[in-house]
Amino acid sequence: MQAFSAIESAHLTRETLRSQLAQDGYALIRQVLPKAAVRAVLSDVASVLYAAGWLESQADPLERIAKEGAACGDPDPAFKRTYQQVFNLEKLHALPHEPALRRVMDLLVDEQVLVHPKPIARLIFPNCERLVVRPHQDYEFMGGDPEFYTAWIALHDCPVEAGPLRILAGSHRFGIQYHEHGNLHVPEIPAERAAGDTWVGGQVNAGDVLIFHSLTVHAASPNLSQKLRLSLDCRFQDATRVLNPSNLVFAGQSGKSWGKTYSGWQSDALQFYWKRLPLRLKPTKAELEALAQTAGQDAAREKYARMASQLA
Ligand SMILES: O=C(O)CCC(=O)C(=O)O
Repeated sequence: MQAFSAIESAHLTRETLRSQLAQDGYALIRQVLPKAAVRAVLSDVASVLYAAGWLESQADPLERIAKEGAACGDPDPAFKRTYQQVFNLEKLHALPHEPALRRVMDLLVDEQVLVHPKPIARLIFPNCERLVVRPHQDYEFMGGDPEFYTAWIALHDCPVEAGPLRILAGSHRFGIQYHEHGNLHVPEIPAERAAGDTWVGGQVNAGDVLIFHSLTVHAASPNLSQKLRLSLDCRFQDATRVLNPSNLVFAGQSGKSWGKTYSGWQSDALQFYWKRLPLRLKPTKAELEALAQTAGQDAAREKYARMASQLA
């Protein structure tokens, strides 16, 4: 695997960012986010994981040392319960809106930046092959307009043995790639079918931001350490481009809601902020309501009804 080509945030310009992304489909920008802001999120996440019994009880939770026998991941019910508590953390949602990251997004987006409101926290136990995220393109999962980007943010310094993200450089130039669905919990691109130039990777530190295009193939490296790897990935795009509403609402049956997410928050500044933007949803609310009547399967009709009911 070749090393990431990185840009120091002090040297970042619209041209360097755009040309790196156009060429390789990713840009690793060093030291964008204030370390204190990243550490505050790490601290809140580690407290939840400690209380859940995932971390070695004799060690500092910030060390993230995995407790023996605690390993779990999606879709284990125990994982989902703890994940939900992490997802509800106010600081986790605030990090993608940090002004320093916003300035980077402004360089990339032509009109107005939309930060997708559902960041994903990755809580990756070590030495557990089934929990390693396989090659995929985010467009397969998010839909909408392919002109969106993911920002991958490590919550601590993440050496290669702790399992940071790796990228298939140049893969964004090959369009939408084949994902195997089969009976996989999460669709993936079979390694031998992934098209691109070369896999790149390396250490990603707290404060760095790894940005990549929705069509860029990426995967996690295995976590071979003794510690959980904790990171956040969030998506952003030009607010004038089409957005799939599943990125705004909770389409599943779990009963998640923004009301529950926000119930412990101190501030309402980042609550429902996207409702103040004139978004172009595809499918629209009316189309979702029609699908809730006409879709072929009960589960699909129920999902569309749930989605429509959460849109204003
Ligand atoms: O962090 C991971 O393990 C996977 C992240 C990912 O797939 C993404 O950011 O889209």
